[in-house]
Amino acid sequence: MTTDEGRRVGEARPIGRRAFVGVVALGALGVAFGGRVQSFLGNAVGGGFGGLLPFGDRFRIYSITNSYPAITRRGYRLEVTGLVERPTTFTYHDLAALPATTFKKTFQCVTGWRVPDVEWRGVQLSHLLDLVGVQPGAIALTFESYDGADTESLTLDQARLSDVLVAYEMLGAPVTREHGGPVRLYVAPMFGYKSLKWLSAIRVVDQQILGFWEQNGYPVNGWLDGTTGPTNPDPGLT
Ligand SMILES: Nc1nc2c(c(=O)[nH]1)N[C@H]1C(S)=C(S)[C@@H](COP(=O)(O)O)O[C@H]1N2
Ligand SMILES: [Mo]
Repeated sequence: MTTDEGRRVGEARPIGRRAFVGVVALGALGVAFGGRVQSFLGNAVGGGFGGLLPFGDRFRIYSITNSYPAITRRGYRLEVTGLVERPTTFTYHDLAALPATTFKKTFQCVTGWRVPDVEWRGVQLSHLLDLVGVQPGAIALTFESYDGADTESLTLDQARLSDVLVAYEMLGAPVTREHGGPVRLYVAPMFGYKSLKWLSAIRVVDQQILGFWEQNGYPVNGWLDGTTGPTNPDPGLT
């Protein structure tokens, strides 16, 4: 698997032929692997093959809009709405004042590159959900980005896992603009595309709505082991 989202998508203009070609290429990826996409990814990437790929242990910066939203900490807002008892808008300060969770984990993109021992810090998504109060009938979440383009989804059960963070630190420092700062999602047990950058809104909903990458052929459940659940439910939370 040599697809490089940086080339196919990151360099695409928002509207135009290159953007269209990028999306078609991603779609073809899903079709090509068909029903075996999850096990293929599990074996090839989760099983260590990723280490043989010539990418090195470094992040590639992705943006499907070919730009990085500029959001200050002071101007940042996270809206949590939908099927909740108390719709809430969190400022950066609000998030930073909540109990923090820190852990290290290997970051893996489905295209093969990975970065070991990345330190993350933020608020557990489950904590935010408890604060706003999830209503009966809710089964999933949708996530929106300040880029106005990327979207993601998780089931409520997935969102409540202890290693799913609304993150404001990454690599031991504030999340940079390029990496989705001031606040991004980090879904530790899943491939990188689930970790939506420049997080602007979370909506609690009664059906799972496919996100951008899933609409373009990536597995809806992006578990790193390519199967049905986390390989390691305890990532060493601190
Ligand atoms: N808003 C937004 N979030 C995103 C993406 C993107 O293009 N836009 N790319 C995803 C993918 S495919 C990966 S692998 C990771 C990469 O994170 P990085 O850009 O910080 O390296 O971000 C994910 N989150
Ligand atoms: Mo990715």
